[in-house]
Amino acid sequence: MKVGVLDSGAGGLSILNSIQQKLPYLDLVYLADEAFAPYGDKSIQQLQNRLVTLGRFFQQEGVSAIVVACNTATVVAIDKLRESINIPIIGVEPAVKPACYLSKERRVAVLATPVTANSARLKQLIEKWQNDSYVTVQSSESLAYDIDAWPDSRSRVTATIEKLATEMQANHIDALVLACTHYPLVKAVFESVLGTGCEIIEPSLGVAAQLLRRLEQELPEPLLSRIQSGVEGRVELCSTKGLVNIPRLQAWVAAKH
Ligand code: DGN
Repeated sequence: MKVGVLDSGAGGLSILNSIQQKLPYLDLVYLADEAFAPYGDKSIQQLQNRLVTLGRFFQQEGVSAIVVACNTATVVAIDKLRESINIPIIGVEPAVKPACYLSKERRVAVLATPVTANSARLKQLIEKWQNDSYVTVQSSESLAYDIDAWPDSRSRVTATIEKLATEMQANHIDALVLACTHYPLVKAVFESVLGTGCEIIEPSLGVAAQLLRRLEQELPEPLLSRIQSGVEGRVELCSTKGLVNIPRLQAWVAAKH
């Protein structure tokens, strides 16, 4: 049984990695939509249309479920995808809830793309979970795109994170939500800039657990027993920019983030 995983670029590989750990017997098709990247500066309408188009690609691939491994696409477009395809569709949302529980000082920062940062969904999540926590939202136009160009972009990525961290430190935050799936790929840079006093929260294991729950709820028994059959699944990497980018994605996978 196949599951499709998508993102604008390499970011969703942080989620793919956790799905492989939790569900090693699934066949996975990873689609990096690099021809349309970055998602963070697109309009809601553009992202909704794009997601429906990518959904059709996955239908042709015969997937049984889709993981939208991208906060930006999830918060503004996942409902449209669900309206257009009748299979389980799992998204990834900013992990505001665990951050508010984990922050000892009750000071949380959410870092996301501009689309996610300005979304109604993020506002709802903050209102729902912040209680007495102080939650700030920061965004970066360039960070996800620069991470796609890693390691050539290492110095740009580090400089951007250092700049963002200045504001976090001025706000005395002790929990940071990485609300873009690209950011966990450079978690080590966040850790070295922010130091040990800041909890860094990313959602990939939660998404893998949610995928397993949905598959258990919605798939017929024969399909489920196949994914538990003990035969290791295959991972296929695709990019809307063509084969030239596949070795780059393979390098990210090999790096095991
Ligand atoms: N990885 C995407 C996310 O989680 O929002 C960001 C995509 C982008 O292209 N900026």
